Amino acid sequence: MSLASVTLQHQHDRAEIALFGAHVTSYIKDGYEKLFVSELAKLDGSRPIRGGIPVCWPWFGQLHPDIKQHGIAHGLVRNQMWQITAQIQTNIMASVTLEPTDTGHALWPEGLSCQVKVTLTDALKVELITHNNSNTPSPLSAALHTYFTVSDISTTAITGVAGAFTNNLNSTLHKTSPEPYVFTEETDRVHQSTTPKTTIETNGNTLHIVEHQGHDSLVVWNPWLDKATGFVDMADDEYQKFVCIETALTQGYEIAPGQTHNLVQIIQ
Ligand code: TA6
Repeated sequence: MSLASVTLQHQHDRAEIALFGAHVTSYIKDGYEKLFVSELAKLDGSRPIRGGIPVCWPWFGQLHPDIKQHGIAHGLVRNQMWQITAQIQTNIMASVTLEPTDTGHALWPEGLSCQVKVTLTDALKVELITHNNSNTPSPLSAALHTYFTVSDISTTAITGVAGAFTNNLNSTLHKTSPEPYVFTEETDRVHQSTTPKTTIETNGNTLHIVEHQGHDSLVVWNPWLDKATGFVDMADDEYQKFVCIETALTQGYEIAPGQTHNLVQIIQ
């Protein structure tokens, strides 16, 4: 990792966070790397890191009213340097808190501030904390856009993601989620689900347990081969090695004046 980073250690587990994007790039639990990072990921700050846990804020995807003018997907903070504002190490946990260094972008919402807090215990907790310092409500969409390692996408299934979803590929609304939830093609779905817990399994074995808090939706993504082939920062076959389950705000949330919102993902 050529980017400046901070490492958290707890017993035999370890997490690494790049200061660029406050981007968790590794979480090794019981010797197993739980986060996928592409072998072609740019680690020089030239573009967001492909993999790990991109922080999408203060908008998710294309959810900005002027997206057609500026085309900036996933907000303003995953492609800038952050700074450490707090770091704690005890014999039961390790944590680091970071904040963006550049809040001057013309599209930065007036009065909003954000922090990322990463805490390592026998799980990894990532908190995206937004505060509205203004005296008006502010639209907010966001995501912890996590790339989870899988051995083979074609033998992967997820549980706990149910109900209606929007297929981002054609903007169609579907009343029910697939059961079993398996992957056979490009998958890009926003589930209007507030389920607090999902799992990622392969051949019936649980690889990851993921808890979600503060969300109004879950995003499930795998680019499949054609889309992966188009990414300069992903090898063609790497789509087989990850699935994204994203803890998200995508349903028109507004943060009230003086309020704090916490979007939380806990990985076990
Ligand atoms: O979370 C799914 C998604 O919005 C997809 O539509 C795809 O664009 C993906 O995020 C990756 O976006 P990125 O800008 O990181 O290439």
